[in-house]
Amino acid sequence: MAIAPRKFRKILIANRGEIACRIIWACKEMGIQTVTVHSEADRDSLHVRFADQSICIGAAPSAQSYLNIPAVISAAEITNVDAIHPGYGFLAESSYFAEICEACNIKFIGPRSSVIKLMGDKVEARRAMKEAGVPILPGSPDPLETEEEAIRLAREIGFPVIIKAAAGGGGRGMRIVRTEAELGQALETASNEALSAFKNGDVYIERYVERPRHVEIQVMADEFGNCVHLGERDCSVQRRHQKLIEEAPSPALSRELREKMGRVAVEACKRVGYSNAGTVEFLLDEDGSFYFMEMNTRVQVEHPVTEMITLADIVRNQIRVAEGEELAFKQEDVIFAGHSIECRINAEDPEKFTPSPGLITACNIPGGPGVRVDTAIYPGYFVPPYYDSLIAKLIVHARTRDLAIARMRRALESMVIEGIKTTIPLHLKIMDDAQFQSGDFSTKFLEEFFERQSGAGGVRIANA
Ligand code: MV4
Repeated sequence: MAIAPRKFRKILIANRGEIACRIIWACKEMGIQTVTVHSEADRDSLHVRFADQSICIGAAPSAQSYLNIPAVISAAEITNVDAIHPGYGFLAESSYFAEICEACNIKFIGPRSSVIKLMGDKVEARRAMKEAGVPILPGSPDPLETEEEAIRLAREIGFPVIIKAAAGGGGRGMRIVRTEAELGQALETASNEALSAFKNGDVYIERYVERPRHVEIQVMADEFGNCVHLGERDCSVQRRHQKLIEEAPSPALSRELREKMGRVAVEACKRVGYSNAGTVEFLLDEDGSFYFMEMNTRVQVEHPVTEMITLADIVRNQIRVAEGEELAFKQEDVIFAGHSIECRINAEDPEKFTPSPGLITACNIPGGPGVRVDTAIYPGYFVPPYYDSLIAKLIVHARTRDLAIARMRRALESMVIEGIKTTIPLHLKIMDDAQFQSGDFSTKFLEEFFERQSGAGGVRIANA
């Protein structure tokens, strides 16, 4: 007999922007009251406007507000919430914050703090995955101790190799090493970078995969050991480890490969006692082999493409399993229908990728069949310079990939944001790119796309 599930009456959302709104929408549909926290710069934000209560927790810089754990916990205590949803970024993957919530008897909507901690250490995560039978790239079983050890391992693995920070993730603190001569220097630089960025200089080494695709599996687990996967997302269109476009399904996966990656991800989650929503990130090699990269223990920016093709509500499920409910569906109940693409609309110069904060003087949000926009902007909204530049996610769903691309084009054309620069024009060009349309590309796509653009531009100018 299962323990009677605790039902949440009220949830605090420890985030801002579109994801805070996304969580509010889920709570409203579930009859759960919402409390948001906000910085002094976010008084006029939609996550403040649409929550039942909102508390100002500090000055504009996130270190003084959204990352201020005592302030967030105080807001939670004062408003008497049952749980905290951290969204993504900020405190979402802080095992320390999750631990504090556990100690204060406030449910952290995510996995246990010990599991967040395990996955935050990339060396330990690699070990845990290996033990669970997940394929990993040949590399160091422990943090590197000496240069001699690194040389020995690199010879064994074969060049090129990559040095990564144990406390890193998301591509920060990595060094590709192509020859033995570069190894010592790379080790030194990587370790120093890791030390200053994460206060932990531990690094490890792995075989470097030259032209991989980034394919990640969405998993959902309850607190009784049940776990299912919701298929994959392909996030190969990135620039400097910032994703620009995500899609589901991946144009590179067969049904067999999807089921195999899904099985492997689910097995790994069961083995580490994972609960709530999570993402197992893989590198997919050109020959169809895949390797564990890291596990993200939060809801991700790109979760909507999975929601579109499976009809699952990931945020609702996060809340339900955190309440102590059993997963409401089994693997065989998961459906996959059609194709979904997400374009991240950032307040940035689309050529230089420099931030473009400021006043949105006017805007038009597209709609129509198969179009979803997750955003917290409105006409007259001021995009503050203090936070991430993501201001909207434009998501489309259609029967096929070709139809989804056509739908995205049409939606992008009617998406108007005046007063600031955005990545909309870049997305339009990518939708028109033959390589993107073919579906056959790697994580080097964007780099090669810009080379094609300047090359073609040069020819055009030369012929003019
Ligand atoms: C790699 C790799 C090639 N070989 N590891 C970047 C983010 C982090 N999660 C892992 N990353 C990579 N790890 C090995 N052994 C290439 C990348 C990588 C990458 C991965 C996914 C998406 C975009 C990327 C862009 C550059 C490098």
